[in-house]
Amino acid sequence: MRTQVAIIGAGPSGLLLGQLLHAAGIDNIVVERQSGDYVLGRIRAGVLEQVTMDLLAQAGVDARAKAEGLPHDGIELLFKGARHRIDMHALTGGKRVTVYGQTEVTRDLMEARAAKGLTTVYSAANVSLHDFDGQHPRVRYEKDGATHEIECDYIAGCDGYHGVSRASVPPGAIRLYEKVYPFGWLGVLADVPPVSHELIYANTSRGFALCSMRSATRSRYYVQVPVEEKVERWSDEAFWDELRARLDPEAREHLVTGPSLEKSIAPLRSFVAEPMRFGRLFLAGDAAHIVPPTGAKGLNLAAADVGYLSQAFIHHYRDHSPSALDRYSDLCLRRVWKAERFSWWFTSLMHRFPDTGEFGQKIQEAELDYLAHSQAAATSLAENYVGLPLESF
Ligand code: RFL
Ligand code: PHB
Repeated sequence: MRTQVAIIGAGPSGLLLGQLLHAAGIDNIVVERQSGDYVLGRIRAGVLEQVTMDLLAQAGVDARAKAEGLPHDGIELLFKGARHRIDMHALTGGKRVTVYGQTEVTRDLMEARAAKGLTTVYSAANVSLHDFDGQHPRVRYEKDGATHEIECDYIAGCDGYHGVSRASVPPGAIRLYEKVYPFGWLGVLADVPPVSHELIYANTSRGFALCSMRSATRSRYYVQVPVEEKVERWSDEAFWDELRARLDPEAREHLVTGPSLEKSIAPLRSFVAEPMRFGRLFLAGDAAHIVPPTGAKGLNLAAADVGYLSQAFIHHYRDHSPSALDRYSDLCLRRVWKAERFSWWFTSLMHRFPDTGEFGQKIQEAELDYLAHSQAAATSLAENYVGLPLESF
């Protein structure tokens, strides 16, 4: 097989890149380790920035996100038992986010890809990358007992944190920055109406909690748990009790509980790999960087990366100008590090850390108070939460 761009991974970054390239007439093949059903079964992010919505529109896959997504103009911060609204819409000159699940984004992208008859190889085993430091890169994989090879011009490594793409780069050519947090998020998805029409981020003496949603009838809730916690130890009832204990009296009263559709623990990590390009291999999304989910940035960063990458390929193939490909890594990393900073900061502000001490606790409280009462501080939060603009090449 031969293609222009071989894309490793059929998560949101790989599938969105495939659609953006196809819309620009650039041929691509997606190779995914898991089955399509497995990919769709992963419950992850829920908040889309306008930049992400715009990229979905550019790819021609925004119809359902626009029709069914919930526009959100603000978020609520809960601390010391009271809620304070951050009016993102007013503070950012009219920007907002859209609540629409990653699962649905992935489903829309998969369906659009299938409708166009584009090649996606699911359940590909032992995917390996070859010769991306030369002129003729290749991707090899095994399927149905046979070995297959794709010849391509470029490889896009969109295969997540545990993927093969970053791992294929010689260790001397890559620099890794990492911070691991001493807690994780226990998340529950349930078919119950959300406790409030906006997201509530709660800092409480029992730890962080987040009230989010997927629709008017489906809620997504999280509570901070120690990093070594096991999901098997949490019955639905124990989860609802713990969440309730972290809410304000009004939310406690309105909370509707029900059987969980999904329950899992996600560890929290900050991670960046630099650079994001090695010869003819480009990394995008979680393959290159991870943020703790507090700022709702993971999926949005992945979308922004492939927005840049598709533009760079368009400059290269259509305008015969290779310089955009040379600028890809630097341009991405500038925005990535700002999202890393924001996600680290919001995580530090909202969680209980085992070793904070009394001084650290007082500083956290002062910062929350400052946010609730200073327009300048709230504007900074709002500007980052709705997403920083993309630069142009
Ligand atoms: P993905 O979604 O991980 O997709 C990568 C795809 O590559 C495949 N793959 C391979 N394919 C071929 N060969 C190999 N050797 C391969 N190795 C892996 C995988 O099967 C997969 O299909 O990365 P992508 O596309 O860059 O998208 C990034 C987002 O998924 C991610 O940033 C967010 O979901 C992060 N994240 C969250 N972000 C938020 O904004 N809010 C959240 O609430 C939130 N929750 C989460 C999350 C990430 C989690 N992870 C990574 C475990 C919860 C979890 C549990
Ligand atoms: C979610 O709905 O899963 C979600 C929302 C906001 C976050 C993280 C996760 O910051």
